[in-house]
Amino acid sequence: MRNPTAKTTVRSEEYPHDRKAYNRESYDYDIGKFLKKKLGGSKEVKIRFGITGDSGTGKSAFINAMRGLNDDDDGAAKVDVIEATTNPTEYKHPDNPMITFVDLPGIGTPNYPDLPTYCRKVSLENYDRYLIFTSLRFTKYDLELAKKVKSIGKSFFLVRTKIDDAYRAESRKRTFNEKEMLEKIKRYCFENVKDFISSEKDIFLISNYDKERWDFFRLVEAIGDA
Ligand SMILES: Nc1nc2c(ncn2[C@@H]2O[C@H](COP(=O)(O)OP(=O)(O)OP(=O)(O)O)[C@@H](O)[C@H]2O)c(=O)[nH]1
Ligand SMILES: [Mg+2]
Repeated sequence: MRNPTAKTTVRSEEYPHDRKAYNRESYDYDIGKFLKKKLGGSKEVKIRFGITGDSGTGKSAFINAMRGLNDDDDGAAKVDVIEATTNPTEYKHPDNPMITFVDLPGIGTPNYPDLPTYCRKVSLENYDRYLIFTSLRFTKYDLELAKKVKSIGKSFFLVRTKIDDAYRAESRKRTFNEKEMLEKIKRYCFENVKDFISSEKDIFLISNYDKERWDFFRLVEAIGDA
């Protein structure tokens, strides 16, 4: 486990919205508990991450990857080539039971065609932190979700999945340069969310099926530090 004291200063700079979010009367948390957790590494505060984004971006596959499960293992979140998650489902972090992930259905399908419907059906405002998942292209739903999360005074990480696919496709080009490709994707993501996040560090480029590469571990660490 990491040293909580060493991380405190950096973390409060990285997530300036946290204090505001946890100080809202409408939530179960109070500022005392929040600071205690930040400063002392107490495990008293439970953090629920809302895992959200367009349908098919790899939200459920990420939860399985985090929990060390294959997509077809018993107890794994349902992953499919068609719309898969139909109801919010909660999963515990494998190393820290105080952190849970709520696997949400994807937005942008006939079942969840717009943000108001989505917010109502999945109780989008009820989570403490968010991971917004995006894959090939940044969409209007990604933007709406980012705006919504910011408007309720909470923070999110933007997770760009399927980097393995991008790598495979792009490496067919004679001019392929992996570093440049990654920088291009990150810049593109940042340009789209720069008004809603504090730093490019809150953007993660991952593959759920190649955890050793790219930003998967950095994301796991950032979640653990939350
Ligand atoms: N290549 C690759 N495929 C992925 C990755 N993550 C997910 N997939 C595939 O993308 C498809 C959708 O994955 P899901 O995890 O079901 O996506 P989801 O966002 O949970 O989808 P909904 O529940 O419908 O919202 C599946 O075929 C997965 O195997 C990834 O990082 N790389
Ligand atoms: Mg799903």
